[in-house]
Amino acid sequence: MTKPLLIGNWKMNGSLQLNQELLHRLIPKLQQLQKHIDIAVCPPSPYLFQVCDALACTGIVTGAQTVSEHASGAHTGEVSASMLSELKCRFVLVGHSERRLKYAESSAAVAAKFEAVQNAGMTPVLCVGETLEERESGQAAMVIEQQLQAVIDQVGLAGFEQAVVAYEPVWAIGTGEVAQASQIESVHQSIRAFLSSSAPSRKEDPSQRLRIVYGGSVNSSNAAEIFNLADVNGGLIGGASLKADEFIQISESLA
Ligand code: G2H
Repeated sequence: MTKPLLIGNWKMNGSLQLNQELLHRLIPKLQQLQKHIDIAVCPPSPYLFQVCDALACTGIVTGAQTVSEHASGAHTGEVSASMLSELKCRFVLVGHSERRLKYAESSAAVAAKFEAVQNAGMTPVLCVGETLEERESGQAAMVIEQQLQAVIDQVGLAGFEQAVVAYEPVWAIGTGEVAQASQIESVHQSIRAFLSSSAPSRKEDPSQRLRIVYGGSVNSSNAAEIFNLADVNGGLIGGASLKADEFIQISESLA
C-alpha cells in the first residue's frame, strides 16, 4: 500500500488573498509530514493556476473538484481534463455527492469523467456514498456498488489501479454528523470486497492496493479515530480544510 492520502476540498470558497494566506500557513507545516502522507488541495477552478504555482516544488499537489467528460468544444463553462493536466493537477474529484445531487450528474457521466481524467494522465478520486434515505432503507451497499460498477463498465476493473475511492456518506457531509466507526469500517471493507469479487484472478484484483479515503465532517477532534480504522487510507476534508490549524492537525493525525 502506498502512503495514506489527505485531500482538502475547498469547495466554492476562497479568494486570491485568502488562498495565499492559507497556503502560506499550510506549506511549511505540511511539507514536514510528506515523508508519511501524500497531500493534495482542490481549490475552485479559477484558483488552480494560483495554487499550482504556489505548490510547485513543495511536494504538495493540486487537484480539481470536477471536470468535463468531453475533450473540447461547445461546452460553455466546462473545463477539460487536458486543461487540468496542463496546469499540473494530479488529482480530480469525480462524482462528489454535491455534483451528483445538485447538478444531476449520473453515475454514467461520472464514469466518463473518471476515464477522461485517467486518459489525461491524472488520478481520479471517485466519490461514492449513500443518502440517509438509502441507508435507512438498507440500500447503502447496493447504491455504492452501482456507483463502482458504472466505472467498471466504462473502463474495466483495471481502472482502479490508478485511482482513489472516497467514501462520503451524503448525510455526513457538512452536517457535523460523522458516521460511526463501525459504519465507516464496514463500508470501506465492502468496497474492497466488491472490487475484489469482480476480479477474475488475484493478479487482476486492484482492491488491496487501492486507497479508500473517508470524507464527511472530518475535523481535528475526530480525525485520529477515523484514520485508525481498518481499511481507511486517508481523508477527504471539506470545511476543516479551509482553516490552517485544523487542516494541519488533521494531517498530523494521519502522519
Ligand atoms: C465532504 C467533505 C469533503 P465536509 O463533502 O468533500 O466535506 O468535510 O465539509 O463534510
